[in-house]
Amino acid sequence: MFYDNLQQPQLGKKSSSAKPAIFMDCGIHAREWISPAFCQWFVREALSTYGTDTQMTSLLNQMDVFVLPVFNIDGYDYTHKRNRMWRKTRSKKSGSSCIGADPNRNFDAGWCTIGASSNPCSDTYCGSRPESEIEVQNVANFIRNNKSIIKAYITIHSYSQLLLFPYSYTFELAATHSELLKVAEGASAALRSLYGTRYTSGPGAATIYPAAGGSDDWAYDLGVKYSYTFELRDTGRYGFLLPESQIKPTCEETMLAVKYIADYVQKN
Ligand code: ING
Ligand code: ZN
Repeated sequence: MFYDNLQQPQLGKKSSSAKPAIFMDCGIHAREWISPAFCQWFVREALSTYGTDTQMTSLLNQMDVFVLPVFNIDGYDYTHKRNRMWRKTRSKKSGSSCIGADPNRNFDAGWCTIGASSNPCSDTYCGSRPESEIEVQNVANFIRNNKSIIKAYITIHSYSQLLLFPYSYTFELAATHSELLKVAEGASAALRSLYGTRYTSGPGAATIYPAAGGSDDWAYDLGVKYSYTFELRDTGRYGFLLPESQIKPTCEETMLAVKYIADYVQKN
């Protein structure tokens, strides 16, 4: 009936001491199907290029990558069986006939102060309290418990072709804004080098819209220095219904951006 999101593959060369790590999740929002596709692609690519690709080999020798391929499994399942455009979780709320909360409004980062709704029927419902959604609580616990080793947090959404970083819950700039921007611009350039796909980089509030309770803001405020939200293809022609023919090129180009960020984090 309900699925849990407690398992995630840990990629990296075995080591006797704890290695620094990157945490990446896909499928926070149910209808953004290109996102789980990318996490799967990433795992396959990591395993099949380790030992031949110098960047991947050095990354996995020195760091671990935790990949949560589907954050919101119940929602994702629902988009396959009932409603292709579902976004939220599938939790029940007593006193309301509406289902689910927006997991990317449910983190404890300026929770429900801006760009989120307290109406359980809204697509951006922030939930009854921070981490009310079990999926959010699980991921927040995992990151808190591994706080000392997690150096970067990457979360994959669609669509709009953006590379976002904190903050979304305020228009104030992050303490390390210039470094976050520099890395985002390098990653966007790497992405664009393959098929010419143009991305815009910037803080969430000013680049897409202000929205509190997002995972990247929460991870950053916890102390994860490199925290990024990708909004993959396209810019709206197909939107969430990205055609199958674009899955592979989207994954290939996104891989270059993620590897750019990982490489930077590994060296800094
Ligand atoms: N966009 C994100 C959303 O949750 C976002 C944008 C990023 C908001 C980071 C807050 C923090 O609305 C999509 N497409 O889901
Ligand atoms: Zn999303």
